[in-house]
Amino acid sequence: MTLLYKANAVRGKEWQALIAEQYPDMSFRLWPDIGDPADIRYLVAWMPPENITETFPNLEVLFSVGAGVDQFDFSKLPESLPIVRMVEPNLIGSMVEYVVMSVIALHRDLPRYIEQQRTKTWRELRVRAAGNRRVGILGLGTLGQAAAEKLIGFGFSVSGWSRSPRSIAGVTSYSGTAEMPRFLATCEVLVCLLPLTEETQGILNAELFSQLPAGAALVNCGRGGHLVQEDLLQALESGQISAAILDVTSPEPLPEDHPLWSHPRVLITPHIASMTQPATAVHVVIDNIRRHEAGEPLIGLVDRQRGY
Ligand code: NDP
Ligand code: OXD
Repeated sequence: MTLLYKANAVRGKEWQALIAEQYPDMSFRLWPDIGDPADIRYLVAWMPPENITETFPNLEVLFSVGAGVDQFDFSKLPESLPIVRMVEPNLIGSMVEYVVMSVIALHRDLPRYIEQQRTKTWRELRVRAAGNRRVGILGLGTLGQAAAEKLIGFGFSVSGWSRSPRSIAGVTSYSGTAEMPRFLATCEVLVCLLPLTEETQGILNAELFSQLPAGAALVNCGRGGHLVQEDLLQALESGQISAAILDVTSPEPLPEDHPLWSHPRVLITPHIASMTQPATAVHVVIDNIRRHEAGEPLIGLVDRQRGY
């Protein structure tokens, strides 16, 4: 039983040490030292190698090292190969922190105060109670739901949008394209936590922005491909969008001369909203391997038709 890891090399060393210590019966290989490719049964990867079937004839499960699976080209992966996304507590916890940080920063006008400080301007803006601030989350999955629940704790009025109807205590839930306009009309701060699929590519565009309350703010911690960056720049220019916090861009990083880098009401972070932590992720993967061997359902199994 051999597990191959092909992602961030520094964290790969941590996986190696943790598995050696806690799962000594699991043989572990760290890319590019793959040994005999026929030994590999499980692959944990960010980008899988080319020709996966020919290279690893006995591969049984492909694990994404992250929550997203849009980096995989499904058409190049055999239909019979289960693909599993990462569902792990520290990944969830860090994303919740990032969303809370961003929503509070926007709720408390941080981009405007940063701008004011640059011009040594001392001007107070009206403080609003959290209960009067309506926050909407695109994507009420593992991460969106956890973020929504934490935001409720701060008193925000929270709603969410997903493909299928969801029932989360305290969250007003909308689903499907038909309910999208009603959802958007309530979002003074809109957080994107969708997976990137054919359906969600470019979803954060001019048409969507025009359905938000005037002056709404945006947080994108899904994928850069969700956002039409030109449309955001125009919406910032017109005031329809007051500020944006972007953890993901397209491409990553943006070219040096891209106007989003220096926009006074845009904060950019380098795709760090969350990060899989080896200390917890190894248990999640090993548990899924045990489930696979026992013929039990895998946690985080990707539905190829839906694309996530
Ligand atoms: P999940 O698969 O658990 O949740 C996805 C959610 O999006 C579900 O609620 C799903 O609806 C909804 N959804 C998907 N497609 C549509 C659609 N076409 N219309 C409406 N709703 C849709 O994913 P996670 O919460 O684990 O992760 C979400 C994404 O976050 C990842 O795919 C990744 O892109 C991003 N991410 C970013 C990180 C970063 O550091 N910036 C770190 C980790 C993840 P339903 O509930 O009906 O299925
Ligand atoms: C992920 C990411 O998908 O880090 O986990 O973006």
